[in-house]
Amino acid sequence: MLKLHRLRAREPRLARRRWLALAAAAMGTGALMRVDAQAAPRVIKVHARRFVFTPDHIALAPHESVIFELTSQDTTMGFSIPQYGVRTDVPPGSVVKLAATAGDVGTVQFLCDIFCGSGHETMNGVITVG
Ligand SMILES: [Cu+2]
Repeated sequence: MLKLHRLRAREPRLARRRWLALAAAAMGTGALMRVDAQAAPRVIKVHARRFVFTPDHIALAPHESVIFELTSQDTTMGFSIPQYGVRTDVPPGSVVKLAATAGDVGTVQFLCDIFCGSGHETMNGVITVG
């Protein structure tokens, strides 16, 4: 009887140890997932056509690293964020990736920097960082 009693008393401790091990494993997984989320920049798709970017308002977190996935519908466009020092050509029929990192809180402009017709001058958008 005494032996059996000891075994029973040990069980909850073992179960608790197992639970702690599972909890630790789960926390480890969570930490890994957070690291992955930080490592993989957010992808933001932007579509261009004469003389509009869609979307033309983009919200970023301060110092957030992102990848713009750019497409053009009708002609070769430029996608430029002068304040962040990045730009690329966007020919129709391809997906162009452009990495960028947001700055401090504020607003910056992006624009088409390749003449694409009458209306090109107004082809722009705003990035809100906050
Ligand atoms: Cu243009």
